[in-house]
Amino acid sequence: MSQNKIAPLSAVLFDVDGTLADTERDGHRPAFNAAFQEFGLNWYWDVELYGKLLQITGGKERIRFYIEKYAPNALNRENLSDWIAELHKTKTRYFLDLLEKGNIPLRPGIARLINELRQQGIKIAIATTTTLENVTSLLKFTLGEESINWFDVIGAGDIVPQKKPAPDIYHWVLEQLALQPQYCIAIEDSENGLKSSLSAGLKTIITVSEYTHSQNFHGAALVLTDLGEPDKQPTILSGDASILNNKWIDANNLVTLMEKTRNN
Ligand code: XBP
Ligand code: MG
Repeated sequence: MSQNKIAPLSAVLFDVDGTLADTERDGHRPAFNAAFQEFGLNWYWDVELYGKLLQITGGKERIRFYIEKYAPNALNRENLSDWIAELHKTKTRYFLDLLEKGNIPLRPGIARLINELRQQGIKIAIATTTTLENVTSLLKFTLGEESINWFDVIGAGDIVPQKKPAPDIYHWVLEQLALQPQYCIAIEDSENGLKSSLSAGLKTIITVSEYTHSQNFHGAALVLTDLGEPDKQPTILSGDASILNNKWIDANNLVTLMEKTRNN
């Protein structure tokens, strides 16, 4: 792959949940609920409540937030952090089962764009809040086992102290890539993700998801319904559509975006 630092675009950094795949409503949410049941808890996160809980990124952090707000009795548990970690491990097991069943496909344009970037020698990386096994399993069950090696860096979960909206995970990935942010683009789906990528100095494209479409994406280079495919074009919700040579997002559009904004 190209090491040329003066190329306009050296790497694309993908978020996972909501960006690579719609994992939240029918993936993480039922996995949390199954874990609560296994632990004998009468907690149930319905679709609406889960939307509110998504303001907190990270599964363990989300459980703790829920306890503080909706189930304060659990605060009296001994070794609360360890108990949350066990509950979360159980949730991960259920989530991995769902991935293995092939229930969670990639979003439109993701597989195509990844292939185009690889063909053009542009690096690809992951910057996510979710647990590493969730990422590697999603890749394995959608793009195939070998796809894990296509990514130059996978930054996930607890590898950094502060999850999104903090920029830590993007800083970590950029450091591992040994690249400056001005040569990279982030693809995100949420306001928390955008805050994180912008704070790390990354130009960011947003593909909105079910839970995030009405969030504030001020500062994003482009906001679209999805990356799109030649036969299923996305709707552009905001930003400079003139970067699109095509009506969908392909690797050439991303290079054009970098060139245009560099010349401004
Ligand atoms: C995604 C998340 C994740 C998942 C759950 O945020 O917040 O926590 O909901 O994953 P983003 P874990 O897309 O902004 O990275 O339970 O494995 O933490
Ligand atoms: Mg996301």
